[in-house]
Amino acid sequence: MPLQPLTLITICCFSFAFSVDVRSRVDCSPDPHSLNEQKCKSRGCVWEFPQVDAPKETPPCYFPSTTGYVKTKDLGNGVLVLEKQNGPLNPFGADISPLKLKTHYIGSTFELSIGNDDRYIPPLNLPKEQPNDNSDPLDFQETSGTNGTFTFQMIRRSTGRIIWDTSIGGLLFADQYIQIATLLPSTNIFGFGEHVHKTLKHDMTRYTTWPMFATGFPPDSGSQLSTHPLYGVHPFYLCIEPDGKTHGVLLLNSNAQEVTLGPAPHLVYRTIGGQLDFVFFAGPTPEAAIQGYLSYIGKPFLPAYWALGYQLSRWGYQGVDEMKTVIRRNQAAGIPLDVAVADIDYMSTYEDFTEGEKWSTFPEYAQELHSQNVNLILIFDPAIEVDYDTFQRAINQNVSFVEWPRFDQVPTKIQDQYPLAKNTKMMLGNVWPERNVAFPDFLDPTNKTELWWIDEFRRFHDMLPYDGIWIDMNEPENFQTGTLKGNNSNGKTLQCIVDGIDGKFDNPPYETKAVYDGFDPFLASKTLCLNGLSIRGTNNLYNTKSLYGWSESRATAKAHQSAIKKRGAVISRSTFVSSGRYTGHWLGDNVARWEDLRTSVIGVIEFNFFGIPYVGSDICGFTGVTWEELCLRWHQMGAFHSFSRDHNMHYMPAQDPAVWPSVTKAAKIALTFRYRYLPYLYSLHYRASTIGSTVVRPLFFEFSSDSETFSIDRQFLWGKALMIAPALDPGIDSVHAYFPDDLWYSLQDETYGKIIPPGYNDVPAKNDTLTPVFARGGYILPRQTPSTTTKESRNNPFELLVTVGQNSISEGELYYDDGVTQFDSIDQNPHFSFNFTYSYSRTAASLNARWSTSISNYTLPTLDIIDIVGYDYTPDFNSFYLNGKRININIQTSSYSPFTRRLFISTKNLIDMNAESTTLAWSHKAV
Ligand code: MIG
Repeated sequence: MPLQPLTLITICCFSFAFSVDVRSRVDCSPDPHSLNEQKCKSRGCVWEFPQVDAPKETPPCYFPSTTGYVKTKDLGNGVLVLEKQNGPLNPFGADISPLKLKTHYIGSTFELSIGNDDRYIPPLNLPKEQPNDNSDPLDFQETSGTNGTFTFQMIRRSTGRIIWDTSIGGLLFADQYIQIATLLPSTNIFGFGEHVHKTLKHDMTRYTTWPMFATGFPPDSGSQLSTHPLYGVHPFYLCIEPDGKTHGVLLLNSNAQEVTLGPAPHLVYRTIGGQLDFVFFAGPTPEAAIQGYLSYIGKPFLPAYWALGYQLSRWGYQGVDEMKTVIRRNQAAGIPLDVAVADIDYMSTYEDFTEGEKWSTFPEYAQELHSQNVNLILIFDPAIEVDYDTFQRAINQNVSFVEWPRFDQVPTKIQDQYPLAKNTKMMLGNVWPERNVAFPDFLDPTNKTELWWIDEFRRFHDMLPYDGIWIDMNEPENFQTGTLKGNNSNGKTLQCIVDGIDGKFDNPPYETKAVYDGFDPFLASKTLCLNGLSIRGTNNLYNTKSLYGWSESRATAKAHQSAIKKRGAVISRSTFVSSGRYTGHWLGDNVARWEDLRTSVIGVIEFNFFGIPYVGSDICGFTGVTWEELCLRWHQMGAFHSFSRDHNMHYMPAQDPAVWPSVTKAAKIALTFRYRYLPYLYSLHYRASTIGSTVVRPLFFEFSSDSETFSIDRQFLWGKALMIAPALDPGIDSVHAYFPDDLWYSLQDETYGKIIPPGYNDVPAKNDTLTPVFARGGYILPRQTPSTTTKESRNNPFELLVTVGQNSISEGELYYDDGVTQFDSIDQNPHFSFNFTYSYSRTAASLNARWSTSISNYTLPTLDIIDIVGYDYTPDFNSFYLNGKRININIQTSSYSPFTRRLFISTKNLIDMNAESTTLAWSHKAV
């Protein structure tokens, strides 16, 4: 590391010599207005303009490492008292002193908080369970930094690896500016959201600041680097340590916040409210780190089985007839299709819980869809126009809405137009409805708001029987927000106060890069004013805005339950830590562009880290006019995302797969594969819901000792056993894909069962064949013969794909239930849980299917097909025994080829899946 020359400087009243590596600076002028030497020095900071070869965005003004607090007391029980004594002052407010630092273990999960008793903490009610694996814990170690400042380290006990080290200095804690910095053990950093990340692994060669604040800003994959915060907030990262062990860290806070990743490698965390609540997850594998994280924040909901089917959506249907036409043509083309989605078009003037004129036959159409085994998902926005019956009922029920702190702040000119809102402090805004709207306060602790919301869904469901709920605009987004400077307004209908003491929340001393990157002129741009009250008047959006979508999701999951009375799915645009308990997510308003296809691979992986595995992108692209090749490739890839939905912006030409014959063909192939493997995908979701695992995961999750995998972000895995290497570029017919050291079998028709050698390989990725998909040796994947709806597929025979591994045993599991019954506890829900084991010797092979649990109330189809790849023996088809009894294998439909090494056993009603344990055994001999 190139060290800067030793510098002698004077800070305030004392002088000392020090040197700070140009690669490990903690920015002292994160606010752009202070970028000059004089201002820098007046903050007690160091001004040292970076040389040309310094890392990109090296801050010229930085905090000396003496910046911080001093430990003055140890109160025992993991509580330390920190006081501000000397060193540079907080540039954005008076540092609060004393502070308490508290530490606490939950198994190997380690909580560390810095704050005091009256700081705001997001009301999330996390389960905070300990991880399954507590074998490799982390230790907290006090250290003493420069000039006696208090610093600490987090250390992995087993290896002595320091994973956090705050000796870099920089702890500051004012009411509206809190900062901490730490060195990191490696440059293998993943996560933080929600943003567009062009690479999965963060670029740690430069300084990059990622703000986190829920906004309606669409993802911009077109630029080199877009750090703008998007819809959700997930201050969580994973770090692979140099020896491959992995930990995760949650920086839990719901204020506007940001993290700067720097080349030391280090990170600087800043938030403008709340306190520091850090949680360390010890791993030691990536999957174990996520498992620890999800045990702490809560595990994801299990979507209905049908919600894993393909979904067709668009914004801009002219009426129910157009929707019918589009759905019908895709069914006629044989596209597997489970869900029809209606966007805001179905509403009357965009008001929730209403039906537009051209949609009067929607209820009958919903019935018709149901008779075709197709489900209906509808969109709902949170904001309610303040002049119709839904709002009237809210008023009658004393529902809480976001409101102004004081009556004198209410723009009465607007308020007075509405008899129902007149004389209230409601903060009115403008979104899709023609007239003003109010925003329900879903954090209302009295439940009145939630009960009203649930009731509205129930009433509407009685009219129009929908099966799933899509919630949008819940950052919350508002179209017309400006600022009120003195008496000067900028013509917007909602004007936030930015002057004086009342402007404290809408014009904070430090606004974060969410504002400074130049797209949004102030924090409340496109949203409600941050002084708006929430939690029934007891708190404000400054603290809780990023929880708006989270709280709406929680209420909506309950509404779903109570209105529909079956499982389904809720999809939300805005999410926060632990949203996955209630909702899935789509990646928002992407653009029909190759870059957006590529970044959606990364986005979906990241949301799996965040505990929201039911996630996908708008297939073919939302904004912009898509085209045949892109739409085709997007379907080939999107068929492998749990939430698999084609969605399109209004006024854009149709882009459903029936539009182009080539897309029809490719989508059919990809989706038919998906439908065949749905029992496997559903079982992965079950694992995620019960154990807290990922469904889609990057290669390094399974191969963390192979550093080549760290930067692979154009491929992904389904669980442990399936790898997808989609085509993501124009004009190609092969993909250059990486195969970690293991056995990988092609599942593409032309090369089915062929082993792909480890390392990089060019694999065919044609327009009219299956996406490159590979199965890993040593596993058993449950399948079911596919139909074009999941309902019909579920009546078809089961199948197993067995991949022979490096030893003689292959294993797999299947979770299966009726797919729709609601449950309080997943384990009490009637279901089957199977374990499959295949093993072989030189003379014989056997396959065992056994329940671990079965409390089911219905009958499963039989298992008719066992498809074994990597099979090196000549089977004797006359030697099959089922539970010790000779049986006949249908040799017409079964086959073995020594060239493809594939044994295909196919016999009608071969194995009764309702039996507790079944063993199929047969003889074979060396080829
Ligand atoms: O201001 O409901 O991201 O999926 O089609 C746009 C209309 C509102 C944004 C969503 C998009 C949806 C659209 N909505």
